[in-house]
Amino acid sequence: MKQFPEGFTWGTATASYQIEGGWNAEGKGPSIWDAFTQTPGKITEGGTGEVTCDHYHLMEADVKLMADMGLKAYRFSLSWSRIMPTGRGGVNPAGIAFYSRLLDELAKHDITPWVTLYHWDLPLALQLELDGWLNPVMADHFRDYARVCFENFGDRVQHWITFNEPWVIAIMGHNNGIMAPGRQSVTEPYLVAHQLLRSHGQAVDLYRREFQSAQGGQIGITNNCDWREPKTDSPADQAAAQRALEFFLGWFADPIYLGDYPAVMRERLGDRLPEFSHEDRRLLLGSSDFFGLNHYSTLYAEEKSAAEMDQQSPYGNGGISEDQDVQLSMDPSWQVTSMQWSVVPWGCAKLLQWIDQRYGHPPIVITENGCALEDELIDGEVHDPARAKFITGYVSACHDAIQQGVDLRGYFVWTLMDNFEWACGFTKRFGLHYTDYETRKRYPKDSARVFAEIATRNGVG
Ligand code: PNW
Repeated sequence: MKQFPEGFTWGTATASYQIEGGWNAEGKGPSIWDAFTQTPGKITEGGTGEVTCDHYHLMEADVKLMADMGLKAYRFSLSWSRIMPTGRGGVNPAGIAFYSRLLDELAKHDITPWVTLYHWDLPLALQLELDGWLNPVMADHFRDYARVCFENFGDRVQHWITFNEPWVIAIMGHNNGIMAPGRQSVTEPYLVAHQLLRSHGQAVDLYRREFQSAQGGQIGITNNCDWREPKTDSPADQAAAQRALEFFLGWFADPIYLGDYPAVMRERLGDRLPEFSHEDRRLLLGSSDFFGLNHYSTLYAEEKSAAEMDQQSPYGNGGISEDQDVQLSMDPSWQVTSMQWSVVPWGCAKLLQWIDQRYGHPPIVITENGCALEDELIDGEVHDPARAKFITGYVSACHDAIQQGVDLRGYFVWTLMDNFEWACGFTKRFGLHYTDYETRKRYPKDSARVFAEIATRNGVG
């Protein structure tokens, strides 16, 4: 038995759009994910989050399930458009009431909430009227939304996360277009990332100035990063792996811990990479009380110019590959999950070490780790030895990292319940189908028309 430090947090995680359903219940406004999932061809087999796990209607029963399994910490996200239907201005009392009841229910069962303000479901009105995260004014609207959340829920929340995975919003939302709002651009990801960071800085500043001393909570951000292992020990491949990590995680964590974007990004991107104002920089530096990390997988990295690269891998490239000159690949001996993500526990330990060293030994919380695997029911029971092996492997790697001096404080498994897996859609009960990127490519890429139709139907825009 490996011992974890006293007070180590064990929990599970979910996100509003993936589990709630009730997509237009009781005054909720539409989000970009409501529009995106209604766009033909965007989601495998046409799945949507309209009902999904119906957590909006089954919340009490779900919390009971958590309590029955002895869960002590639960990470979930708030749906902005349930709380503020058009993203700014009016508040929806039923939305406030829902999350208020959830927090009370969790308290009743002694389950500590970790609350994410934004897990990708932007109010559709903000996309249509302001171009969403491309617009610098979003930092003001995000801060105003955060204020509503701190005022209404902050008395019961000690752990706030501003954003879940800004990298996914920037790259999958605005570069490869696999996720909402489905845009495909090589300039927008850097602009969007910049506004997400500024918005994070604004919300944290507000919390610290007006709420933290009275409410006594912590606030941070969650970034996702996979490990990049040099394909060979040549200096070129080592540099490629380092560069890949800086483009993946340094992009978002350097401004918060070191005061600016990584130098290698500035060199390669020139004026495609925005500059922080003096004020932005001041608000961002030191703006996370803990280092939130979602970690799933590992790939090899090797130096290769964009021109030399083999066909792009279907499991993503960790950024805009043309800007990095890094070729990613897998080892044939690695096992993969149903999403084709490699299972490499030692990559987790190496990434934790990398973060510890680069960012000066911050307290780290793994806010997601887990695997999509098919498993079958035999005599009414799930037999999932592969999943048990995955979790054991990654948790052991966490333990190794702690032994080596990393200040890891918690681990949340993704996910509490089977849910709507974004572009991958639905799945068998316990498994996930591999995303069908090829099918999706045959459909129109621009969601603007469908966005507009849905908006008209819902009276926004
Ligand atoms: C995370 N990548 O998404 C999300 O936070 C969850 O909502 C999601 O269900 C979970 O991981 C499983 O997919 C990611 O390409 C999506 O590196 C893509 C990547 C990483 C995380």
